[in-house]
Amino acid sequence: MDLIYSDEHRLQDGAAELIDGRLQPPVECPMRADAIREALLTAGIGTLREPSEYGLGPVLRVHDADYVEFLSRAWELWSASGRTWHALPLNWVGRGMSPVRPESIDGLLGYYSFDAGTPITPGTWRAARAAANVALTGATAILDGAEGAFALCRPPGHHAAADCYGGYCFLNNAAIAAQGLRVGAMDRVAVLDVDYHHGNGTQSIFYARADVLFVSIHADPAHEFPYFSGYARETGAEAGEGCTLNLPLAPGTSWEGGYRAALEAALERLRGFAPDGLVVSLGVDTFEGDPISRFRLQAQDYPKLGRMIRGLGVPTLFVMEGGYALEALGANVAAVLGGFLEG
Ligand code: FKS
Ligand code: ZN
Repeated sequence: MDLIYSDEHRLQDGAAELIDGRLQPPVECPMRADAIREALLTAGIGTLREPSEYGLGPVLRVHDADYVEFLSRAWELWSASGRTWHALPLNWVGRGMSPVRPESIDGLLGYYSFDAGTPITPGTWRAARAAANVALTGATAILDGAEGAFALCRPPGHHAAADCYGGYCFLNNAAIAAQGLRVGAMDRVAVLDVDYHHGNGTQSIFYARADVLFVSIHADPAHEFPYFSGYARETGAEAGEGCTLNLPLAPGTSWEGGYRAALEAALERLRGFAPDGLVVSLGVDTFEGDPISRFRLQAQDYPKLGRMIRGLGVPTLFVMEGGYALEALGANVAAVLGGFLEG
């Protein structure tokens, strides 16, 4: 299968994220993509391909124009304000305040974000655009008849909403790809998000739509980031009522201790929807050795995940999201794709 990859991911290389009350080296770092690429090539999973350039059209079908304009100019505005270091937001709108769009860059950073873990650097916009092109190239492979493809996106995307960044995400690669499949003549598209963290951005983008089903298995937001999205009671709105399914699991969940059953429930819902195409937001931060997460999936569980997804018999684009155990990250991704190919 096609493995789509761009070296431009390296342009997102933050100096620090605010985590656990301290500035620390970002876990979302360039070595992640290098580790995944190497492991996939070693495992003989597929052939490496460069992305094509799709321009901003497909990005603007998912993201608001003012947000895209902000992202494209944020570094320029930040550095014009005299700062030579990376930009992190420091304030957000609180209850009882005015949710207006401020004018200064410091205000805009807070207006368009939801966390302080996502640095904007000189290369952020180019890296984020490249990741969207990687996802769109994968969507094109699926539209051209491939049964599977892998988009090695970095920075990740599933936390980015139509007008909001955070959780290491700027442009929602999976949503841009899913919308690309819709525009490319698939009537019904599903997104299955198996990252440890809830894909709040993807959910919100498709929340009121009946043509894109969003199903997610993730750590219970009562205990885990992003805290304010991903509850089971969130089931969609308006035309999209019933087209969102959240399956939150307790921290500590293992494959047999709840994960497999949740995946079966997710697959059953997906079967009922009968999509023409599937986008999998693939995070392997569900791994027991992940440094920021608390599920207990083991290496041998990842081929089963891939095989069960293949069992749907739907053309599938895997879009890379999280996973931070650098020594096991590549092998776990290769295991999912290997299981899919065998399945
Ligand atoms: C841990 C704090 C963690 C941010 C977590 C972001 C997770 C990002 C991700 C993505 F796929 F987007 F990369 N704060 N105490 O893994 O969901
Ligand atoms: Zn995650």
